Amino acid sequence: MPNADIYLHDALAAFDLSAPAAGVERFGQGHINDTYLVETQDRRHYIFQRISPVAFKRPDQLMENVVGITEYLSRELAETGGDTRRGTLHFLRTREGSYYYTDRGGSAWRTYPFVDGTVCYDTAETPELFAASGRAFGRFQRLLQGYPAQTLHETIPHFHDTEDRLVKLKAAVSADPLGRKAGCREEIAFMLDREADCSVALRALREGRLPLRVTHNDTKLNNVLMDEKTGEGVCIVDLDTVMPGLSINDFGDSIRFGANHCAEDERDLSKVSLDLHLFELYTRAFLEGAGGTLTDEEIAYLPWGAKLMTLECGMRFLTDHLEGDVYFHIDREGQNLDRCRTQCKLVSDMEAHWDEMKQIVDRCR
Ligand code: ADP
Ligand code: GN1
Ligand code: MG
Repeated sequence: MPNADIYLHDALAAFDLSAPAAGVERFGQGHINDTYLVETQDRRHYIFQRISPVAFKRPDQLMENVVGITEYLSRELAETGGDTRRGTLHFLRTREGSYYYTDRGGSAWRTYPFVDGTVCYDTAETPELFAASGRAFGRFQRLLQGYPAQTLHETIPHFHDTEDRLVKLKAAVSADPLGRKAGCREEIAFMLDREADCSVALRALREGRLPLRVTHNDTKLNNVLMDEKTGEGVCIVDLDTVMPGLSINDFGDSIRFGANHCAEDERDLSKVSLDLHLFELYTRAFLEGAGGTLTDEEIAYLPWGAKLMTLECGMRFLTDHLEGDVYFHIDREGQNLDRCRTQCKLVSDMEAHWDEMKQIVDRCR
């Protein structure tokens, strides 16, 4: 993979910023793109990103999606009295008029203003913050209700196809290119034991019990910017995987990441557990934000969304560990296996509290 920094200055020069760059630093905790915060000489701030070529094969299609979505959100916000400036991302054009710049190594770059007065959290510091993120993701889904789904490109084919994720894990186990299989037999067995679960939501979709909607598909807490004063969700970011999908997955991915008190790569598994109080708060907030757009059946499947997103993410971390950490950024060896282990622990915890999760969802209807 080319070193992103080599081309950063070319990328900066390619865009029509308000003034030349005065300072640049790496930014955020995202696992996929290379993100930088840029300050210009007129003291404005921009996010610069190299789109991951490993994750996204067609940056042209990806940018068409995200520009379409952000323009649509701007119009929806304008019509509903929302904040059009801070409520959505606004992509800038290059001097040549394109929304992305391709560097000499073949990678695509894009930029948009940093949303001022916002903070981003990697763990929910207070229950209120977590609830606010739920309202924001629910609202996001409601705002995109009327978006023409057929115009969206599939930026990552089979992204939340849990059955396919298991097939890919099995392939990585068989190939075992780095000889890491021996170090994770327990985790592999954990995933294989849950093969039947992988079909639950997909079967409901195939049978027409769950509808396909325009969904975000990556609803981690650190993909929503919170107002630093009020703590309310201001702007949903990381729109690269907005595609037709299941509402329960947007709900579930947030639970996976935020309804516990540990980092995704916590090594002390005794600390990792599902917090049912946070689960309830998020459920209420997400449904409130979604404002009646979810069907009864979707609501009934919310616990499955939580379990399946956690199981699937665990499989993805394990697959990447076996394949040599080619997809998710790591900063130490074994980090993807550690991430997989926290997901297994959370899945086990959900299984142990399954009836309570269902009762909570019923109470929140
Ligand atoms: P990745 O796909 O790698 O997760 P993101 O698009 O989520 O990349 O960006 C990484 C991080 O950068 C986010 O988690 C958030 O903290 C921060 N970020 C992204 N866009 C903005 C923005 N417009 N204003 C402020 N912070 C942002
Ligand atoms: C990635 O890009 P980021 O860090 O917000 C990943 C998600 C995973 C998540 C696990 C495009 O999210 O699907 O759930 O890591 N995004 C992509 O933390 O693969
Ligand atoms: Mg992100």
